[in-house]
Amino acid sequence: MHNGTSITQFIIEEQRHIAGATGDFTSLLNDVVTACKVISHLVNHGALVGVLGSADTENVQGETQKKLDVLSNEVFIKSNEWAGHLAAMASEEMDDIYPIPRQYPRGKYLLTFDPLDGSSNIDVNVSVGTIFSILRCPGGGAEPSERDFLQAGTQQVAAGYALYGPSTMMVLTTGNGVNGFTLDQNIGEFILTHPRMQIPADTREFAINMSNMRFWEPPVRRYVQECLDGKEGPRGEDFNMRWIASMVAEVHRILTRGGVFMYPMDSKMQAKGQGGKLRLLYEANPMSFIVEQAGGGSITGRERILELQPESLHQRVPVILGSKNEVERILGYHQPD
Ligand code: AHM
Ligand code: MG
Repeated sequence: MHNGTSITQFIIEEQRHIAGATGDFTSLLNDVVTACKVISHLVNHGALVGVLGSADTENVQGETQKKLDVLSNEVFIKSNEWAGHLAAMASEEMDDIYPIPRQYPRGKYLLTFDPLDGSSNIDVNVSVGTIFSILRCPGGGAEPSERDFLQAGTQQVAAGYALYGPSTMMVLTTGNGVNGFTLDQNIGEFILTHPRMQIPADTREFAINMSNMRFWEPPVRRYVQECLDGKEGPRGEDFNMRWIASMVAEVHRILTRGGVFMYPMDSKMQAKGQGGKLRLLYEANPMSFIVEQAGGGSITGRERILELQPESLHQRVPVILGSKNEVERILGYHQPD
């Protein structure tokens, strides 16, 4: 039996320190937490509840949706649309923004999310996760538009992810450090288990999909090649590599023991007119906020992700994040001589 701090208690206590907090934000975060518990249940039960496999539909980026992608998206909407805290939502799984329907009151916040990231891992029973970000809605939120969502990541009020792994975890920042909570399935509550998470500044571990090596730009090739060269190379040390193909699991490993995660720009994506693989508003920005709050760095290669001015809802960007000293080294490799 635990007697730790529940996520609800943690959020309420944190908000008490904020002058003028109305309780709206606390309540919104609670609804997000509830949605993640429901998704955790669906992911855990998998084939038993008939949720594995493809939904035979495509999302706006032309990717085949899994049944669980679609279901998780519905869970997020149902959990978060009724309480009056949000003006609109936007998700990887919806082409357009989702203004809160007229039968509910509209609030002052915007919620963006990837309901089930890494969903190619679902059918093979490997970790997946949910990523979310909360913004304020400019103009109060009565008539939200896509433009309201196009705010730099530095404007985020909160960001977090739920990781559906051997245990379900929720990792959260409201701009005051990063805290991790583990779901106690018996009582249905997330309990604070990883207070003040910090990414070690140095690492000897990198994560990248090596099958794309021939498409990378020279700075990333150079960095990875130097890692591969190990003790005999310019770094003078051996490096380890991981690739789970699930960004949430990857970021969680980095928050726990350090490392660098890279989904860099490559010529294959460039040829398709894509700005990168990962989506800015509901993948790169929330993860960058979390990583920076834990002392790490997050860049496209050339600039800080959180300072990018978004141009469209589903915009993609290159992502390089993790242990600060390695991210700075990679940034240096991208600077012209
Ligand atoms: P998704 O949002 O369609 O699941 O794609 C994002 C995922 C990330 O979690 C992961 O880092 C990456 O795609 C893996 O890509 P790849 O299969 O090219 O290695
Ligand atoms: Mg995703």
